[in-house]
Amino acid sequence: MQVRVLPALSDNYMYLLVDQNTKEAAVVDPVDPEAVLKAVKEEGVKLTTILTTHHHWDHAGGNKGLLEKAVGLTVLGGDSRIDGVTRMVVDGDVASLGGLNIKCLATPCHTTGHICYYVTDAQTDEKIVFTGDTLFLGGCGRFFEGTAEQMYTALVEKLGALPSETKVYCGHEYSLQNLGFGSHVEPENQDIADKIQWCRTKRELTPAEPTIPSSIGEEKRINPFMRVEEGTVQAHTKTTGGIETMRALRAEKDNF
Ligand code: GBP
Ligand code: ZN
Repeated sequence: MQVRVLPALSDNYMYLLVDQNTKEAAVVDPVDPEAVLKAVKEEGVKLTTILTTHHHWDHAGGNKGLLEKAVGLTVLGGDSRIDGVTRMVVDGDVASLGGLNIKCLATPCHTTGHICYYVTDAQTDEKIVFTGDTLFLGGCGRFFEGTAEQMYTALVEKLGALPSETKVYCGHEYSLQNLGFGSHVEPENQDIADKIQWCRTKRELTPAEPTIPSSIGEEKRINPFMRVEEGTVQAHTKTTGGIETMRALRAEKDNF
């Protein structure tokens, strides 16, 4: 499988996912249809599918426009507020793109209908996950429509259970802001300090390069929201237990 990162708006990411064997393609959160169609043309692929992570306009706002220009698309989404959905999905639902397997992981909290898409290629053993505004590099989405319990389930129990080599493709370029908060939470965490330096070199290039993807294994080392069971993180928030620590961390990050 192949993933092309398509920057959009000020800090959003859309992704073009391609099965190289069949040349079939899916696009994740196509807020800018023109940019998607340009990439589809350049890659010489056949766009068949839209994967929508959640209903916020900066993710789902391009579905209608893309459907007008590319007829016959299958549009997956987990929320009735998402424009153009042709297949409503729930946790555990499975779809395919050529030989690629796509598993829907419901991760309610940022929004109630948020879905992450876990994609595996049995031929190459590659594994990736599109995490929208649930899991960012070094951070997580605001709890607009959910609770600390739900984000704990999403990050620790669901996404945290994926193989550590799974590559993580998230919805926004927030890496340096998130890692800045992470190093405030864990000043002694050398993995966070190293990742800040690596992200800076990427973002200082002209043009700036995405810091995406990370991996599930890396997130467990650098993301305080995936580290809520760690003593260092609980010492910072002065809480015990993963869920109380999740609640305290999110409250602190909201005003950081
Ligand atoms: C930053 O730049 O790092 N703190 C952000 C500022 C996702 S976009 C912007 C922000 O709050 N972004 C949202 C978020 O969850 N950030 C994680 C964080 O702050 O730690 N959005 O565009 C946001 O979801 C939106 C759209 C929100 C429609 C509500 C509606 Br309704
Ligand atoms: Zn959002």
